[in-house]
Amino acid sequence: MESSSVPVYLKDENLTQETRDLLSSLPSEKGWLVSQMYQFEGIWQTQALVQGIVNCQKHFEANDSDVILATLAKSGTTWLKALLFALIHRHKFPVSGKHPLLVTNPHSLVPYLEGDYCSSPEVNFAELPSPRLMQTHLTHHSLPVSIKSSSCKIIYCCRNPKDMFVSIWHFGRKLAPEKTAEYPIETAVAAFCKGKFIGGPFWDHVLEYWYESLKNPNKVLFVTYEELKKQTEVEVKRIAEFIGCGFTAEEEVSEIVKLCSFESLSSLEVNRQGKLPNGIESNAFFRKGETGGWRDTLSESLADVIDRTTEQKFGGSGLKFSS
Ligand code: PAP
Repeated sequence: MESSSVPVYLKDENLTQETRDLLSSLPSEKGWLVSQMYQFEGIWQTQALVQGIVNCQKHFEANDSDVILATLAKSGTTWLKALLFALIHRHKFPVSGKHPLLVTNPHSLVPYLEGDYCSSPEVNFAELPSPRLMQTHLTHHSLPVSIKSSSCKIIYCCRNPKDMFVSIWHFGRKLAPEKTAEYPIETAVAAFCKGKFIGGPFWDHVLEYWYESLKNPNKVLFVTYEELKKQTEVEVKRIAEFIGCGFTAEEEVSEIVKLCSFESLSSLEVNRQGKLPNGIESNAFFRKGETGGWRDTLSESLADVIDRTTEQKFGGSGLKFSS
């Protein structure tokens, strides 16, 4: 990757001596797409993300009215960012008007908590419209204490692991074709199943939020990409209720659903051209936007490897993926 296009969470600048000392005590391995990854609080991270997480855990103060979107990468983050922003601010920004989503990539409207904390311990979210909406890839156990102790709401979205893996695979190849060329898909699947990718293991991440949502349904709402695809309006209404901005009988949910659809967002100039401030091309977040699309990329035997791991890890949890 050219250094200008490297997002801050992949760079190793801004590391404090404290973080350097911490990193030297953590298990570390050569990773896919990153030269080295570190296992911090059970999850594989880049050096910069470890710095971002430490800063965020120390300094982030949640408000009771905050809404936190939690995901693993490639599980519906961009879509949910758009939907939540449009939902929460629908009276301020009616869909019929000059909506911010028509001219701004969803990632620029909803900040990435630990990502923003990578470069500085001082992050100011004060300019965010209220209620504040922020996103994280952190596991539940690594969230800043104030997120758990306040009354803020957490929406967790997960996705079928085969589709999620395939989405990351293509994302990696687009961002760093020369690095991924040396990394066969068989090796990537094996690493994924061992949890060895940035943000992994998949199953631990998902199960933590799943059990939290069962234990504390007013605090954590569990959503899947597949259900959101299948019955978008029903799911969007459920999310709106959960965050306290339910729809009245007269209000239309379909306009928000349409504005945030893959077809609509991916065809906008702002999401087709140019780069985000972090250096990633805006169109890298819009590929196919389908469920079951893994069939184009994974052989049956590789799909089987992921399925067997999923069965083993999710056994007894009540969690299943349809496609
Ligand atoms: P991130 O965590 O890095 O931000 P994220 O948005 O979760 O990524 O994942 C991108 C996936 O969501 C892509 O899936 P694909 O590779 O299987 O195609 C992308 O196409 C899909 N996506 C983006 N926007 C939407 C949307 N509005 N509706 C449905 N899927 C979407």
